[in-house]
Parts: sequence; structure tokens; C-alpha cells
Amino acid sequence: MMRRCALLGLVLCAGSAMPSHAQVLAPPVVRYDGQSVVRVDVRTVKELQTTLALTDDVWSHRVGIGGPVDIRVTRAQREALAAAGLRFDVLIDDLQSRVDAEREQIRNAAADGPWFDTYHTLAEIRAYIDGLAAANPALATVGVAGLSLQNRDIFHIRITGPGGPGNRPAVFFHGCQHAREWITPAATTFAADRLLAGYGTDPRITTLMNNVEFVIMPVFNPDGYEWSWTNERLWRKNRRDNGGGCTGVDNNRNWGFQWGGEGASTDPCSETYRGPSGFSEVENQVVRDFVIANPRFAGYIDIHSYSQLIMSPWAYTSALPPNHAVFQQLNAAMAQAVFNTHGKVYTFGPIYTTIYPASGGGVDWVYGARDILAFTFELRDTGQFGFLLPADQIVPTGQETFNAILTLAEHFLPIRFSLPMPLPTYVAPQVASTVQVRIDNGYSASVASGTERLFFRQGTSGGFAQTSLTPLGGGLYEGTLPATACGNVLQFYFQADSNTGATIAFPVAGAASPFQATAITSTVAFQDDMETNLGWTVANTALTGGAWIRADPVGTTNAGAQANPENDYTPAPGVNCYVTANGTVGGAAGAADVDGGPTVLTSPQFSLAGASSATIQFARWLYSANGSPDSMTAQVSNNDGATWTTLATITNTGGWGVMSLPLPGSVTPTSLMRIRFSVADNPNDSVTEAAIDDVVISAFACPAAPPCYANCDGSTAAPVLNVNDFTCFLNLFAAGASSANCDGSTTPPVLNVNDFTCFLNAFAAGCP
Ligand code: 0X9
Ligand code: ZN
Repeated sequence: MMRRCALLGLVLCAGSAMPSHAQVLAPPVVRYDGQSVVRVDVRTVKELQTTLALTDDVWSHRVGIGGPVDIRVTRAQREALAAAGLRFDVLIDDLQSRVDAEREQIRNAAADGPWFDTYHTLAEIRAYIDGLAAANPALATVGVAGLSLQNRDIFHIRITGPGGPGNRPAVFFHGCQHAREWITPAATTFAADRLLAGYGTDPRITTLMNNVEFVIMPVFNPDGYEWSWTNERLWRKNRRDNGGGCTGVDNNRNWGFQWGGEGASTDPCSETYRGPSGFSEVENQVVRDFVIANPRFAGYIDIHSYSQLIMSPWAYTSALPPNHAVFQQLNAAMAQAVFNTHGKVYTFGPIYTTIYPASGGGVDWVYGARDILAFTFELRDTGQFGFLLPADQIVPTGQETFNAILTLAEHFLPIRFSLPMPLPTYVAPQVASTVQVRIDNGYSASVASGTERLFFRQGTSGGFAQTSLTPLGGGLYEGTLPATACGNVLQFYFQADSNTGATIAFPVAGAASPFQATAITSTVAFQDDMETNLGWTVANTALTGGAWIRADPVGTTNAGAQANPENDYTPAPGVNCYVTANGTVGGAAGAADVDGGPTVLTSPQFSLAGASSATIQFARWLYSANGSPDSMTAQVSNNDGATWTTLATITNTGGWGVMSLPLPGSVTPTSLMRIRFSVADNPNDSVTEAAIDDVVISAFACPAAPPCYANCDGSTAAPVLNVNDFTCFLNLFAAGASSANCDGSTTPPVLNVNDFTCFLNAFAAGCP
């Protein structure tokens, strides 16, 4: 990561030095004293109307009725909400103190500290982007798409490998249509920084940059962003004077595709004011013309905060777009990439149903008018800090967002690989195994037939051998991995050439991060679908409600979300699972959830004796009302419950899902194993529901090699078989030892001349 002045020294830090934060940090004029942000549980149209009447600023909400709505309220509005009988959680009690804390963090961030450790002004971001391009002239150029209403540059940086862009497809993304969403310029600048740092050192980034161009515009709405620093931290819109004393058009309601429909306001004072006409706003015109002037744009991401969402068209209608299947597959892959980075759960789906109807948004125009695969992200968090995300989350948010962006960019490579089924992590020892992959023509290129191949090696070092893949039809291919001894690791990756001369691997980093499978014998040590009673026990401490029980679950809802599951994990043929008290039909979630606790569900004993490793797999459900998140702990014991080791802390799962966890290396497999699941809502301040189903515990071991009979003395020094083994056998025979019964005969005399012949034959055959 670039230091603020190390590189900018070239540009700005030399001579009179760039302005220090203190100079640019006159406190914003507008204060939020006495204000808070609350999450209201809205269940009826009337409640929604009351809620919206009691705020000027909706921070986030899911689909209208039956969901939580986050709003900013004054002290009086908050009291009125309570008086109106609305249920709400307080997300941010004292907004001004959060704004102050953020300002303090910025002021204290050392001028030469890591750049992404704090938030930056528009001028600082521009200087940083200019510095990146100056330091990487072969890879990056800065441009200005046009000027904002108040004549500020709407700048961008183009990044691609040397010799580009040629006709490489481009992925275009920007932050900050909304001024107050400060994490978005930070995360987009972080992506530019990581791309340039990764070229030539990170094989995945190198391949992507050699085949795709990245066009990054950190600040779509520079006038609004500047205003959020100088005057109003929580300013959202642009700075258009609407007349009548109200300022600002919501840029993300002004795009000229289905402009003026649902989810946009005609009120110039509203935070979602759509403007007088589609594309009335200068910033929207500039970016529209920029997109039109760049026909290579193939992918687009409009980055916002907050709510942790990855979304695709449409926003103006609930109808599904023609590319819905592709969108959902990419949404899911990006959400997975985010999760794999720091475990953050981002929900995904079409905008209209995932967040709310909104017409005149960027995504709808970019996809609807230009046929570009368009997405929108809502970055961290889920409401704890909202727009005032602490600066120490810039880097992790930047990393997870960057990994999602790389995942989208892979879609535009000349060849596309995918997995028709999960690859094995364990294969049977001593026999060849097969792996399947799907290979499709990529973006404006096709697979050069016959170049589909598999690279593999035994172990984790040394060269890879190559074999061709066998086409199975329909883009499916099969490759064969060699037989390998138990305990050995096989590493492998796929590769093919395109008709445009590119070689693409899967994973994209190829040999640098291959897939891996271990040859080992697997046995099921314990399995329970919770349909019958296999002897789990429940223990409760300080619990006033919600003990674990095995049941056919009855679903309950809380604030529009499913609290208790309605079905077990595998609805058919099974019906049962463990839940933390069962709901009653039509009953309130809070009447059957965990109160106090913990309630602890402990498995029967099972044995992993002799295993070298094991995995503990189960389906799990956790619902915990936002604002006061509770979790479920999964633990394992190898001494019948005397001591426990934590396997995972499970937070909101958003439904059922399967978790597969390795037995930690610190826990020796024994014959006295148990697992347990604990849930508490202590202090009891929220709706908390957990469920467990379908436990499968697999043991992995390499069976000991059968002893070599002729090596009677068990010597290991070469030659292993020698005259001492004859002496040894004769002694056993003379002593009448059962081990001298080489031929295994059972008719007396059990030891006879045939055993000598048998031993001689074994000796002649040698030991492996
Ligand atoms: O309302 C918005 O514009 C976005 N949410 S935010 O809280 N960041 O303001 C959601 C945008 C959904 N996307 C489109 N409507 N295109
Ligand atoms: Zn936004």
C-alpha cells in the first residue's frame, strides 16, 4: 500500500507540501446534536406512513411493509415514534458523537501513515489517483469524463496490462453517487491500488489485467462529496439548487431509463428527488456520455453503502431481466468471494425485491439502454455504524469488494471455466480419480478445440504433469488424476487456449494456487438426520425460555424476517431438526425464542480413534434480530465433555446452510468425542432463534500397511529379509506360537511342514 507522501512526493509532497488535514478540516457546519438512527419494525401500511412522516432521512430499508427501516430522527421525532407505539431498536444513539469521533480519527491519522487507514477529501483522492498513474505509466492513465455542476472534475483511472487496452473488454465501476457513502470512494481507490500493486506479482491479477481493462471512477458526485466534508457530513444528493429553498437531486434517480417510475420522489426537498427530467443532472449526463463513448464497457458496478448487498437489474420493476440467470450466478459468485475474504455475508438478488423499487437508477440505464452487465453493491455495514463506518474497516471492506470485482472481471476473460459439481477435497487412495470442469467460450472469443488440458502433481512442490481433458459433450470435460498413496496430496488446475491466442487457467492463478485433494480413506464416524432420538442431551443455564428441542419446526417471523425455520434442512423425507423452542402456528417469534441462557445441545459420544483428521458437517440456522446480534457456538470435545474447543461462532445465517469444519489440529482424535451447540440471548434483549440438522462426522485415516510376514524379526535395516528371519521363524515354530501357522490351517497338527513351505514362499516373494 502506497504511503501518502512516499510516492506523492513526486507530485505534491515536494516543496510546500500538500495541505495537512488540520487545514481542510474545519468542522462541518451542520450538527446532529440530539439525533439518533433507529431501526423501526414496520408491519403495516399505517406504520410505514407514521415512520416516514417522522423522519426527513431514510438511511436504509428492505421491502416496504414487514421489514426494518433505518431512519435518522431528532429527539422529538424519536419520542413521537415511541408515543405512536412503534417498535424500534436504536442503532446510533448519539449521531453527533459519531461524526465527531470520525473527524477526530481523520485529524489524528498520521500524515505519513498508511493511506487507507483514514478517509480522504476529494483533493486527496485525486492526488492519490494521479500518483498511482504517475508511478505506473505503462499500466494506468487518469482521465476526466467531464465536469460536475460546480465544475469539479469527474475523474477516473484506466488500468490494464501493457499494450492495452486494444479491444479488451472493460469493467467500469464508480463510487459516490451518494455523497455521504464515504467507504465507496475509499474502496474504489483501494481497488485501483491493489490492481497496480498486483500486476506482475499476483498471477490472477496479472492475467485479468492482460485481458480486461478496469475503469475506476472513485467519485461520481464530487460536489456532494465535497459538501459532505465541509458542510453536512450526511449529505446524499448533488448540489443542484432546486429553487424553493431545497437543494439537490438524487443522481441515482435521474438516469433516463424508466425515469419517473416507482421509488423516486417528485419533491425537490426529498432525499430521493428524481430531478425535473431524466438526465437533467450534469453528472448523469457526463457519465452517460462516457459510457456511450466506451463501447468496450462490458461490466458495470455502481457502488453504494450500506447494507451488505450485491444486486442486479431491475430496480424499476419486479419483472426479471432477460439475463437473470447470468446475473444471479454472478451475484452468488461475488457474494461468495466477499464471504471468503473476511466472512461477511452480503445478500444478493434483483434490486427491486432485494432492497426496494427505485426508478431512474444507474444500473437500469446501463443495462437497459446499453446492454452492459450492470450491478450495484451496498458495502458494509448492516447498520451498526451505517454511513459513519469506522476507518479501520476501510481496508477489510476494500479487500472484500476488490475480490468481488475480480470475480466479475473473470466473466470477461476469453475463456470461462466453471464447476458442474464441487471438486473433491478427498479422493480414495491407490486408485485413479476423475474431476469434471465446464469450459465455455468467453467474452468475444472461443475455446481453441483440443487445447483443453489438466495439470497435476503429487505433493505441493515440483513441476506439474499435463494431460488432455476428455470432452463429455455440452462443454463438460473430464480429467483423470493418477492413483496416489494414502496421505499424499494431489494438486491440479485446468487450462485452455482461446482462438485469440490467450491461455487461461482455472483457477486463474493456475500453478500459483491450484486445487488440491488429499488421498485418504474416509469413514462416517457419526451421522444424524435428527429424525429419531440418537441420544442428544440438553443442558440450560440461566435460561428463561427457548431450550433446544427436537421437533418438526413451526416457522415464526420477526420484523419481516424468518425467525424460527418452517422446515428442517432436508424437507423430504425428513421433517425434524433441533430448534431453540418450537414456534406455535401463527405465534409471535418472541414467544418461542431463546431468552437468557445458554441452552446447550450435546451430541452422543462417537469415536474418531485411529483417525488422522476429521470433518464435522452440519446444517445450521441462526436468526438474531439486528442491533443486538447474538451467535451460536459450535464446539468439540475429545474427552467426553471435560473440556471443549470452539469450532465456529455462527452469526446470522439468513436461512439454512451447511457448514463443514475440519477437526482442529489441536484436538487429538479419540474414542471419547462429542460436539455441542450453545445459544444465549443474555442479556435478553432480542429475538434469537437457532436450529441444527443433518450432522455428518467423517473420519479420515490411512490404514496401517499390512505387516510383511516373511520379515519375522521386524527389522528395518536393508536387507530386510535375511537369515535372521529364518531363525526367528524356527524359534516361533519350536515354541508352538500361533504366529508360526503360516498357511492358516486349522486341522491338527496346526503347525506342520506346510508352514515351512509357506514361509519359504513368502520369503521368496519378498517384502514390498
Ligand atoms: O436508494 C439508492 O439509490 C440505493 N441505496 S442507498 O442507500 N445507497 O441510497 C439503492 C440503489 C439501487 N439501485 C438502483 N436503483 N439502481
Ligand atoms: Zn447510495
